[in-house]
Amino acid sequence: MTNHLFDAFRASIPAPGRLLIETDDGRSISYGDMLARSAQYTHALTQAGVRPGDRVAVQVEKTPEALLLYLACLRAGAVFLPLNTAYTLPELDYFFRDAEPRLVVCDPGKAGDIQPLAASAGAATLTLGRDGQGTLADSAALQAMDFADAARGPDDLAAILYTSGTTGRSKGAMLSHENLASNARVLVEQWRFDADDVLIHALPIFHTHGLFVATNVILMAGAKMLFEQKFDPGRVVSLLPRATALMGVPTFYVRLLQQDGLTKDAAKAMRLFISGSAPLLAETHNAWRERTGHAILERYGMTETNMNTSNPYDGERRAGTVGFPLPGVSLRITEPETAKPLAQGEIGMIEVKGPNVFAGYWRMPEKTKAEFRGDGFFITGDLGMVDADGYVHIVGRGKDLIISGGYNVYPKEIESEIDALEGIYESAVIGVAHPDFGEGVTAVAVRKPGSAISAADIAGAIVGRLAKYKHPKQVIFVDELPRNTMGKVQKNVLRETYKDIYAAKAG
Ligand code: MCA
Ligand code: AMP
Repeated sequence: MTNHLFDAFRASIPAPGRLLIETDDGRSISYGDMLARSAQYTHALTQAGVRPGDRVAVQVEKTPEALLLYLACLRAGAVFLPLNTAYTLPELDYFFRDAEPRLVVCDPGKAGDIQPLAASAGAATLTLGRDGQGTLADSAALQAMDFADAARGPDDLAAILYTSGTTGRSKGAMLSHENLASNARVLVEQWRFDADDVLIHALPIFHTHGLFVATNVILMAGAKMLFEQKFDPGRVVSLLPRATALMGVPTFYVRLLQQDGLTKDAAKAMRLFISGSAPLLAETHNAWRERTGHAILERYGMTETNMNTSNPYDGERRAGTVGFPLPGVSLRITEPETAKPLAQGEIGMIEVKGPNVFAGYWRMPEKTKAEFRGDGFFITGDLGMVDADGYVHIVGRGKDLIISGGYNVYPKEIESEIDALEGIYESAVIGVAHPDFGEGVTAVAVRKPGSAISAADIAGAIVGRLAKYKHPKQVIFVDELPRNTMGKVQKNVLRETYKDIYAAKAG
């Protein structure tokens, strides 16, 4: 039987004794352990009733066991559905109802709250804790250490990752075995990963960057990860001499630059620093090169597409650009409304096509159709241009999206919460340049006549409703929102008006 993605990982195992993971609390997992223990987790899943095609929704802390669970889902033929640990109960409720998982795996401390939500969506609940313990781990410990993997072909689903929409409702991006396998293979080759690499893994593992870009690449290269529970800049600097590569969001690089220990000498064993998920300022790129002697390699991707472009390994890594389309990925720039292809140098919608592009949004055929052109190109919502040397530049967004510390925040979702509050007439949520997070979520609100609602009242009201990283860093009250002649709120005017609010604070 073949299992498209897991077979590719299996074929890349260097030797069973070689290490795959070293954790910050001194544990290590070899490739042999990975095979045996992921088999145990696969048995535990099937015992819990998980069958090929079933969704397994997972909201757990970052542990090696959480990765074993991801691999076990692949081996069981299930669809892995990772969820940000910051999501609140109302957010989880939506995902469970939409995805209808067979099983929910959560932190033991949250099981009391989550189990009833899971049950009402028809799912069983098992637990996996911060220490790798819980009812799922207990069940796995009793199981056999081999498993005949479920048959899965290239087009079968491997994962669903939710990504918010401009309408405020999250959409589940369906990713196939081949979407993930093809992208990991290309990245290993482009970025020259091999079994001697050691990656500092300090990203969360519930999004594309930490899960597919980082982990799949390491598995596909037979390499090793230094697996950090969270990003701690001091620790990352101390790990540099033992590592060869780092993948991070721009906030990682901004924070690392504040570490005195970051020097050319500290980084001399490293061969590659990669950045993505949000724009890396040219200023950060240049400061990094000066301090460490390394040019950060910036790449561009999306949940729906995995990675689309990358700066070159050899050759110039051009600051402020996201490099060239990856092999197998076609990229074009079009006029957004008409889809007419634009000439080199002109700014328009970035569209992509290739084996990396997802299979559509879970149970949303209309939305899926709306985001593809007739000839199969996916409309990214990012505005860009290709320069005379072929480098892709992202120059803006055609979608109303804020990226804060690498997390996507959809203004509509926050505006809906704020607008629902007694005392609020209307609101507009914008991203404003922020020295640490890149963009700071900022709410501009209009009170109803006579209302005295405060920023603290708003913060208090959304606390259990929206994940913390989505909360406005500032709320500004105004008498009215600027509108154009069509009556549409002019967010560009608001962004311009408030562009210095975080810079002033930092200074
Ligand atoms: C934490 N907080 C945030 C963020 N993270 N607020 C806004 N934006 C954020 N990203 C809040 C916390 O809740 C806390 O609130 C306060 O900020 C300070 O937390 P702090 O300790 O500084 O945060 P941290 O734990 O150090 O986290 C910062 C971080 C983290 C390390 C930058 O956000 C992170 O790991 N980001 C990576 C996200 C990522 O993996 N994105 C990839 C998506 P309070 O003090 O009020 O409690 S995949 C993707 O985008 C595509 C496909 C791609 O191309 O990769
Ligand atoms: P996500 O919803 O997490 O998949 O976020 C994908 C979005 O992140 C893309 O559509 C881009 O807007 C943005 N993004 C990812 N990488 C980069 C980058 N290197 N530069 C600018 N924007 C990026």
